[in-house]
Amino acid sequence: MITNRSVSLFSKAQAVIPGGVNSPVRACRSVGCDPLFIQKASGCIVTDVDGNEFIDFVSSWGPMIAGHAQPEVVDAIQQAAVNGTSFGAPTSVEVELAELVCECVPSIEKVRFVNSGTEATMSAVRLARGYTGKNMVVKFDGCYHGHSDSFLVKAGSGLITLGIPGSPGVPDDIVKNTLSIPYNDKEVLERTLRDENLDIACVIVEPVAGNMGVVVPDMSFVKKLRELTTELGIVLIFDEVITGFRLSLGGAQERFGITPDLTCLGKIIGGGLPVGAYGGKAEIMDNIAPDGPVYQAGTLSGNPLAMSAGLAMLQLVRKPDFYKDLEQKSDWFAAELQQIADAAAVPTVLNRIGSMMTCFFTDEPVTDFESAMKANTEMYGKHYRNMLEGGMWLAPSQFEATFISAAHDRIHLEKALNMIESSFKKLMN
Ligand code: KE4
Repeated sequence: MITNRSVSLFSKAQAVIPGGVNSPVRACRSVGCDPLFIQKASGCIVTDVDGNEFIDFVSSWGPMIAGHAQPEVVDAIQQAAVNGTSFGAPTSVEVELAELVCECVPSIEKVRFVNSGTEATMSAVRLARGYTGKNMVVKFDGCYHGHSDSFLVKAGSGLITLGIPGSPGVPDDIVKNTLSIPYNDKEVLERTLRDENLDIACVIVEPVAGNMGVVVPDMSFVKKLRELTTELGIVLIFDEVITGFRLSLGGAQERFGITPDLTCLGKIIGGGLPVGAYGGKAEIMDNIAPDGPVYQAGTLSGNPLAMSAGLAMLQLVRKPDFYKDLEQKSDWFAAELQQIADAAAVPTVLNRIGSMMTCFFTDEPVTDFESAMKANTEMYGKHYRNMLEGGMWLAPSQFEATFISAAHDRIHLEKALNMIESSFKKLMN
């Protein structure tokens, strides 16, 4: 595969951008190769700057559920752009998108748009603290909620982990109010939330974890989480930045029938442009400035191009049978992949829900951070490189999700399955 232009670009990039990338995972450090630079994408195909084409299973980390460069989304952005790109004033399109989000996610009575998932979760936690007058945030080992200080806590072991900064630059004073406990563990959850020494403002959770690889929680865990937070007056925040409009029109909360107090969104609702959102009960949201005292602001929040892209994207996913077709396609793909994995000698565990999945290179169930960390990342790196050589674009980390989009046709998926089978054989030689 010719990669001269990527090599040259990466060299230039490293001179002026830390690691040559604007987000660490893109540096491909964990899969033992240098990043390829993308020129364009359409449907489920991405094309790098050297003209190499790949079937894309990263989907820009989730937003591209309908496929890349969908005409309706591109047209919406182009039409918005000719009228100007930012006004710093309210526009009609942000009201339209807000109304649509509230219609699709009934637990969201009011929503505030921001510019990233990080901003959404950071703001939701500040709101929960302001609304309850309490400080402690409970999160779960292996769940990622963006890079704001409160969340950069070293993931726990099997015990409650008092906030240990997960990154230099995050003061102990910040993370001492963040507890990270094991995902899917009802006993530790109950013990923590009932601990009277802890003034817990909120629990924030990925209702399906996508950032330790895909881990689908036991429903008993999710139900217990909702019961306890209701009983104890703790704000329950669903971080649906990945699962929102991915698992269904109403996200994981619709699929599970569990209603959070606040929901964080991102990715799909921006149609590929920078958008995040947090929303929920009006009683809580009315505490946000200018109605209430909890401050949050943003120059480009509700940007007309991003709102237009998001509106066009949501109108695509609202089409009849969009999720039904995506579910059927994903069911078939996962079943075929499981057969290949069972036939191969390579130990793998496939975790999947809807069109998001992770094939862990391990021989035991992956139900939380601790079990996810047992995966063979070296083997994943070899698999990644095999698939890249074979024209498949996977997430450059064992601990991310693979996404199927509406743009993946049977022929693309069959090619991918053949390449997976070939890669598994190579891994065992
Ligand atoms: P952003 O700030 O990256 O838009 O969103 C942060 C975030 C919040 N919550 C969840 C559940 C998320 O998955 C994310 C970001 N996801 C990662 C990939 N899993 C973004 C990719 C990257 O960091 O480059």
